[in-house]
Amino acid sequence: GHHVSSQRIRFQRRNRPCRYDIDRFTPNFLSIFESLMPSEEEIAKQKQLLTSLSRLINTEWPNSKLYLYGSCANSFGFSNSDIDLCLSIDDKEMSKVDIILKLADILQAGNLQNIQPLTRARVPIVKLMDPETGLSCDICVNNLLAVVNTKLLRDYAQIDRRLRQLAFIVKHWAKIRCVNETYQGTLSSYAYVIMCIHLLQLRRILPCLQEMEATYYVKVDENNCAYFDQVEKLNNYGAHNRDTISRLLWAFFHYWAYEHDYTRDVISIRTGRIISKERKDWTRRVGNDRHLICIEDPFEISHDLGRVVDKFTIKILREEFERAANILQFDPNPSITLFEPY
Ligand code: 3AT
Ligand code: MG
Repeated sequence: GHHVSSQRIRFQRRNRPCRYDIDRFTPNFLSIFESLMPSEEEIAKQKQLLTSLSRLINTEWPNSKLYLYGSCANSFGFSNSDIDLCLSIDDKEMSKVDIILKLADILQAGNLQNIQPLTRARVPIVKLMDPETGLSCDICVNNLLAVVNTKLLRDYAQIDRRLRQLAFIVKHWAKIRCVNETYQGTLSSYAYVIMCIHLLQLRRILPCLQEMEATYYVKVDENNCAYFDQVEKLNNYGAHNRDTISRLLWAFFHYWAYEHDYTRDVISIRTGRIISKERKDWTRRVGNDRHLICIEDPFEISHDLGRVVDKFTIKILREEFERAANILQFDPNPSITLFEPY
């Protein structure tokens, strides 16, 4: 039947070599990457907003600290993206919701605009707009694991420039093809960056920092977060591998279209390898976690970043991976066709 023949096609494509002329497209992909990068001016504005908000919040809560996290701090942020901030505060008296509501009052008094406390969201936040810089941001409370995973991603990006190039283009593709919406059952930007790190670890372009001797250590809730963070010592790590961004993009989509074993494998940047679903007990659906595509969080290891994906969206995702793989393999203008809107 249909199932058997599509399996066979997948099997045949597993070992398909990359087209010989792929490197022709490298300048095009690099110019797309550059067009998405935020300017120095924009980065300066983000810092300015962090400073002014920290000052405002510290007058009310002197022991609090405000952190930038997410795309504007992990080095995978596009120009004009929203700013994610995390308020770290040790207050045993107040619940998270109380803190969010009080924070909204503080911001109101500080003349910020469009202030919306979202206390019923899975991660409660306050949204706001700063009229001074024109920037919008979300502030969450005590989400320190996100601050730590932001640092891990930024540290990986320092080791080899191709990670940033690859992840920018994959995120850009995912946004245009509408497969970057967790509330619709596709993957977060964070998950896509982890998938890119995994690929570069398999190709020995990136090391596995969590398997190396730890030079950075924090404990967040019950999670021990430890890894080698002196990445300036590793900036030659991937030099033996000369793959261009075009070849890596081909490899990324080819891997997710034809090589990844969706029934058995979990990708794990924590270990730098593929581990089995069996070992993690992720072989069946538990509650809402279906484990149809398994991406282990580097620190919260019981957390599958693919858990939002359901039996409908897994099909959409795999079709999109196959479309992209085939465009990179055959299309005369892959740097255009890949980004045609869905
Ligand atoms: P965009 O440029 O905004 O698309 P982003 O890097 O800000 O990308 P997200 O909006 O997906 O990424 O998430 C913001 C940060 O929140 C990134 C990461 O530090 C944290 N985060 C997101 N999803 C998870 C998750 N499932 N588990 C742990 N941390 C997460
Ligand atoms: Mg974000």
